[in-house]
Amino acid sequence: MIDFERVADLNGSFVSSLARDMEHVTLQLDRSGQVSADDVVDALSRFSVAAPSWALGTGGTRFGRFPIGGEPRSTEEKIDDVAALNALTASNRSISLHVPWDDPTDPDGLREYAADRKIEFDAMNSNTFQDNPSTTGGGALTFKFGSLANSDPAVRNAAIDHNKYVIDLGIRLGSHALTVWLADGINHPGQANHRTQFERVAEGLAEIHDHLPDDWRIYTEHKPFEPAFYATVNNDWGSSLLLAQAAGPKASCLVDLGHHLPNTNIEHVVSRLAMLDRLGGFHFNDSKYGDDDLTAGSIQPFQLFLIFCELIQAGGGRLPPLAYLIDQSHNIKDPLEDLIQSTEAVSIAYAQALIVDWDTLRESQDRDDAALAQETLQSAFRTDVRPMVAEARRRAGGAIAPLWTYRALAYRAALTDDRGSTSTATGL
Ligand code: PSV
Ligand code: MN
Repeated sequence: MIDFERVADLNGSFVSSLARDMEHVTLQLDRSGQVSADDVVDALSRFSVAAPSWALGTGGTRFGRFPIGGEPRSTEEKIDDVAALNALTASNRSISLHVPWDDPTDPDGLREYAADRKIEFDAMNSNTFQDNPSTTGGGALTFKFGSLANSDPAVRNAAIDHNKYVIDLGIRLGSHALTVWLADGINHPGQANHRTQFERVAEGLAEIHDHLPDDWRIYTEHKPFEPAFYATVNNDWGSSLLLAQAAGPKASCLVDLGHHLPNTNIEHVVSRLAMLDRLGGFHFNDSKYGDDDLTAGSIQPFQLFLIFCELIQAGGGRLPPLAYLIDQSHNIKDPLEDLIQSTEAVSIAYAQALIVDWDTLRESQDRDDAALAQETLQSAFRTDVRPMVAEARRRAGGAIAPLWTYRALAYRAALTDDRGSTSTATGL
């Protein structure tokens, strides 16, 4: 566990410089006459982005995996890591489980364990992209040729049953949503019929949807390719929207930032889905080429900012209550360091969007003044909002400089002593 007193001690060396930086940004925002620095800090204090249980160990590629020490050996230890992360960032108050990578035998006990550490359960994720004895009848069935779209009705039923199982588990954990990402698709032209596959998935999702309690949501997550390399059933936001509409009123679309063909205008996608009230949430990460799972905001920070601008407009000046999650694979970094950096990047983009001069932007749009519109957005994007992000953390008892504090606390070394150097976390 990370000791709050130690964090406060380590904050000591940053307190006076942060106060000066806050003074500067407060004056800057006062001059613009829009939102105050205090209001931004307040909004940031309420913001939380969920950590993925499947990415607390070292990720890998199909060419290899280079584990670091102290990887969590159980769901409890993953919760410990998220609690440690949250002690530093004060912005990761929940964990998202991926079943059966995490398949707790005592969900009530696990809920209590998490609550003791002030961690809640965010959206549940079902895994029907691998054969797991618990989901494929002890090996009698296989998801090799798909799950909800499979040609064999028994396999389709097993996939539906697994999703229902994940919902039931989530209810006991206190979660309120299920995210369905499917690997279903076609590797070779002619292998299966596009329309038949789509209809089977739509039918399966509707049945899963009808198993949801009233206060639950289901999210359809699209991805253009991989593991199916010719045609994926839920390949883009249009298909995702059609599937959500077919599933029912509690269904909406989840946008994973890495799941778009190169140069897709993701903020545009976000705007369309929000307009139709079918935007469910996000898997934050960044990408240069495909589903790279890189640190959020590390490649295209301006895009991340524009996405938050869409969200704030959709929420009438506030961030809408969607599912905000990180979904990354940390191949060479310490996963906790990468999560600290991603959380910071997401908070920065949110803060930048909060300080946009929306009146000037709207007026310049009405006058077709493209130069002023661009100037207005870039002025927010180029403002150094980091002091407000750090101040929000400080006020919540987190670290002013989380990465530095994490290293100063030697948390990874302590984990390695405790859990050993060869432990392997389930997940990516
Ligand atoms: C698929 O690439 C994905 O983005 C989905 O969200 C999965 O649940 C996650 O990665 C982990 O494999
Ligand atoms: Mn994802």
